Amino acid sequence: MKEVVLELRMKIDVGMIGMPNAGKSQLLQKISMARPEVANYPFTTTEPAPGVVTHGWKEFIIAELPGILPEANKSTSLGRSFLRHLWRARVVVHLLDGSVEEPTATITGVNTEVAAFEASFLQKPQVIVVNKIDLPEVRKRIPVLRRQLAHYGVARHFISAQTGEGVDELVEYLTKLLEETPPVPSPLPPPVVVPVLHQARPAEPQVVRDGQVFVVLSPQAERIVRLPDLRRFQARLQLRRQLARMGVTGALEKAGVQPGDTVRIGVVEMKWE
Ligand SMILES: Nc1nc2c(ncn2[C@@H]2O[C@H](COP(=O)(O)OP(=O)(O)OP(=O)(O)O)[C@@H](O)[C@H]2O)c(=O)[nH]1
Ligand SMILES: [Mg+2]
Repeated sequence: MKEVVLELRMKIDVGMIGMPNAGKSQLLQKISMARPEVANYPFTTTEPAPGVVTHGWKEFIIAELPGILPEANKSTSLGRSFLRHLWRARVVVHLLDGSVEEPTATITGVNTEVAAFEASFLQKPQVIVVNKIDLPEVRKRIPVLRRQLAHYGVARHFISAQTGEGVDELVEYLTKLLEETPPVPSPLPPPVVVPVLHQARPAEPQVVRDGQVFVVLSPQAERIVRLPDLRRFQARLQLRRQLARMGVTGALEKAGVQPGDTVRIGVVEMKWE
């Protein structure tokens, strides 16, 4: 007898991700008829909440996904299974709370959690949206944030989900972007029938030498290092943790890597620290 799990994936055009309390529900309320609860505490939304957004004659479906905490304990009852709804999303909105101490500090962390679920989700066009600009201290920060966000190479928007400032421009931008973004091909990878008893493990990472350079052969690791912002210490730390989890660090150590050596993973070269 074979046990199978059937996954239900919502048909959505835009997936909205971000830290808890960023204002995702507030934005969804502003741009659609959906009425998810808005509250000043984290994890108010525990199920994906979809809403239909209309712009002129066009419309699209946006869904708020529950808040994502970087490096959160995966054994919490929430888990990350809600991320499967991103399969069908063509565009990802990454909402930042402009009022927290360092609004951009969690971008890579949240993206890493998404990539840990499915690396190809990071290849979807991502729009970074800074929320809560109605607060004077957030408004003051806009020029600095604009500069900080420039090196992510993605579109940036500054809005107040509460007052609606910047929201029409965002909806217009998303409508245009969706027109340019092809639908996710069907049949959808991976197959919806997942055998439970024999879960395939990803292939062990291999390390080969190219002169002085240690070359890592691991499609999974190659996808992960394409994450933005490897210049930041925190991002590199997160990457190291992931490489360790995938067995890449072990394979490199077995191959004799030392701090200061050059390691190549896919198109990215780095000094081993
Ligand atoms: N000043 C201000 N506050 C906002 C804005 N948007 C949301 N908030 C407040 O931020 C808090 C969180 O808003 P939610 O919309 O519930 O946030 P969320 O991202 O859906 O949170 P979770 O579902 O818990 O992950 C609430 O107290 C909102 O009133 C905004 O544009 N300006
Ligand atoms: Mg919410």
